[in-house]
Order: sequence, then C-alpha cells, then structure tokens
Amino acid sequence: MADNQLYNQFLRAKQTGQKKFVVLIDPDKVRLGKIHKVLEYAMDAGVDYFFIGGSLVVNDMLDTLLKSIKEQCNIPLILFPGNSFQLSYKADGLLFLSLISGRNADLLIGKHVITAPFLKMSPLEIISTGYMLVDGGIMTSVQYMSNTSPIPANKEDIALCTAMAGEMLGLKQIYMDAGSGAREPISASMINTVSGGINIPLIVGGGIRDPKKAAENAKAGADVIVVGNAIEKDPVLITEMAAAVKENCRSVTLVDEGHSH
Ligand code: 1GP
Repeated sequence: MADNQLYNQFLRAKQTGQKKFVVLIDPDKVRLGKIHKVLEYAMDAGVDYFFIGGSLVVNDMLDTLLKSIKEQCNIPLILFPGNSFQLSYKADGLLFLSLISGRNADLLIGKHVITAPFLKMSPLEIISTGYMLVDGGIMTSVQYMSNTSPIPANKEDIALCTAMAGEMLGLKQIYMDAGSGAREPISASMINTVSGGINIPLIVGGGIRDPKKAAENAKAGADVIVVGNAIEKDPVLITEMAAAVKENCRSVTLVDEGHSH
C-alpha cells in the first residue's frame, strides 16, 4: 500500500479552502480512440483527478484504459470501484468505499474482507470512504445494483447523522452521490448541512450537468466535485466546470497549532 499522498492533498485542500474537480470515467462507456480529447481538455483545465469506475463494468478494458491515460497525461487515477472485480495495480489510488447509507452488510464490510489481502499487497493508496447514496429522483444503476435505499433528498438530518457516524468510525472522507445520471443532483442545502457537521473532506457527485450547479455545490461546502455523464456527452464542458469549481476556492491560511487565537 502506498503512503497517504493523495489523501493528504484532499485534506490540505479542505483545510485551506481549495476545491478539487474530478472527472469520472466509466471504463464501459469511454472509447479509447476518443479519450485523448477528454485528456487534453482535462490537462488544460487543471482537472485534479480522474475517478475510474462504474456500477456495472462489463468489458475488461480497465488495465488498457489506465495504461493509455497514464501514457498521455499525469493526472492521478483513483479507482472508484462498483465491485471487487474493478481493481488494477495500474491506478494510483482506490476509494475503499463502505456504503454507509445502506444496510447491505456485503457493501458495508463483506467485499472489503475479501479484497483486503489483495489491496494490502498492492501499490495503490487506499482511501477509506463513507459512501452515501442520496435519492436523485430516478432509480440509478448504483441504487439497483447495491440493493439499498438511498437517503431521501429532503432528509438532511439523516444525511448529517450518517456522515457524522462515518467520521466517528474513522472513515477518512465522505462521498455523497445521487448516482450517475441522477435526475436531481444533491441540493446545496443538504451539502451545506452535512459539510457543517464533519471535519473530513466531502466529495459530491451525481447528476451535475452545468457549471452553475457545480459552483453552487462547491460554495455550499463540497470540497470535491465529481462529474461524469455530462462530460461524456460533451467533453468541452470540462473547461467551464473546472473554472466554476475553482472560482469558489477560499483563501485560508493554515495557522500552526498553538499559535492560533
Ligand atoms: C457518479 O458522482 C458520479 O457516481 C458522477 O455522476 O455521471 O451523473 O455526473 P454523473
């Protein structure tokens, strides 16, 4: 297992009011021949990371895809696995997701037990992540495949308590997701409530289609914004989305402990 380089970047960004922008690449949907356009836009726009994964990956392109991206750019690749088969040593890190909004024991701890020995031996940086599904107004693949109920979109108290419990359990960050292709992205109000109740980084994604919503979510307290579908449809959006997220960075100077007032 690699050291905490990636996680420390997330943490430092949160502490200093920086915002990270992530492009989600689904190995099933991307065409290798077309990926260079996405990579070009991403490098120009200063995309911070790629998340790689999907709820149901049916082809075996993962290694090839990672290798191809690595050859063309140096944006870090973080696996966002929908199941235990989506593992590869060719990435830089892996979100070790525990689906804390659900009550499916297999996705809370079961798969983790099975994959732990493989991950322990791997060069990947393993980032434990409390994964919370929030209702996005449509049955998403992740909702169906995980066989769990998402947190209702208007139940901010449940979202907050779930995130707080995740933090107390020692998870290093929270990923609130309305699911890929959600009709309704997570509300700014829920993001605000949850981010105010935890001290670990908050990742938000699912159904974000335009720069305005990306900016709104960053402003509301999301530390990391993830966009997949909209960019698959129109890679040009990367530039505006990244700019919208970054313009919500606050400048916070870290004060050494013991010197704060
Ligand atoms: C899904 O949060 C990601 O897990 C991204 O969702 O594809 O709807 O942007 P979209």
